[in-house]
Amino acid sequence: MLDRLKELQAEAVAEISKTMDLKQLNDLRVKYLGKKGPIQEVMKNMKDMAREGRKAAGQISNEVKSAISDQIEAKKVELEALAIAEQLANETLDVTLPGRQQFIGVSHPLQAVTNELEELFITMGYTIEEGPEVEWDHYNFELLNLPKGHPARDMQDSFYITEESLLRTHTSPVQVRVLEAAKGQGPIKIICPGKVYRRDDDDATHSHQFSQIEGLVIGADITMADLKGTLLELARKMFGEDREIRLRPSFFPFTEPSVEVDVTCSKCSGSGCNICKGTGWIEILGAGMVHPNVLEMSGFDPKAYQGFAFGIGAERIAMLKYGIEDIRNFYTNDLRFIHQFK
Ligand code: FA5
Repeated sequence: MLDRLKELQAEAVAEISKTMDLKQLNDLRVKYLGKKGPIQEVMKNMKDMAREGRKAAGQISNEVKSAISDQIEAKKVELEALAIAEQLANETLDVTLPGRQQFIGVSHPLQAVTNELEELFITMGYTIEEGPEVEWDHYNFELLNLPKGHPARDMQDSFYITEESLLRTHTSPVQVRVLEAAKGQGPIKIICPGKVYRRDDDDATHSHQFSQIEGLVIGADITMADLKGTLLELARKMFGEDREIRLRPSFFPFTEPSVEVDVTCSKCSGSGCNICKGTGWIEILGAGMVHPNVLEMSGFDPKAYQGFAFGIGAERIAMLKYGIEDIRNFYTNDLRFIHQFK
């Protein structure tokens, strides 16, 4: 029996020293030291032995079990240390490697100018409104004092979708929608930025799709002086003190009187070049006092309320501000162009 115990110890030690896996090691613990293990089996035969022999056999079996157990513990420490070393090796960081470059985008210059204009008007107490790009003829023209067949419709060559709907040619229909929603009750102070579409031939300063920012202010005592003050504030904030602006009498069926506002050309500063077509000026917006017919058609009493409206060409503002010579640069998605405005 004692020989058998020594044999089992040798077997266990051989198996333990060969294993390289913590789970297998645990299986070996169960196999040799568990209640159904071979050592326990051998011990069962002790009951037939004489008292002295039983005592000695018990002592030896305990020694064998504790030797196996010590062996398992030592192996466990060794395997755990190996596992940690392997994990550390896998997680090693090479701090000398160059970092990954982060690509940081920039605002498109047109978006930057739109944001700047929005902020300017918000500080002046305006709120922002939006309207649909596919618009009814009714809002785009008729309620703006441009009935069907009116010759001034030719000022804005249009992309019609059906007889009654089109891609809006300006942001002015939003004025009418806001007036209608107010149900004859002022005051109103809004801007509306958005895309507009015209069948214009593309050149350095014209595009078939461009952006406008509409403004509308309605109150009991709004005058042309308020409009002029607002436009001067706009020009001063966007272009600085050294730029000149001029207001030219103009015509829009939805404003009376009407003006067009020009700013000195960014390239030639007024002497005349290809950008400004030799005039020294670039037109940036149209404006005027809201026509009484427009107020009336949208449910406002023109005797109680009056106001002004304007429509800014956002590209023209961005071109002047950044000295961009061709409007088509805004739409080509050339990152080299966009990244100049970091
Ligand atoms: C209008 O669109 C009027 N709705 C503006 C207005 C609003 C007047 C409220 C009175 C009251 P106009 O067609 O002039 O007006 O266009 C306004 C601005 O849009 C122009 O001053 C110009 O800066 C810009 N613009 C016009 N056509 C183009 C184009 N094809 N490409 C780029 N910008 C353009």
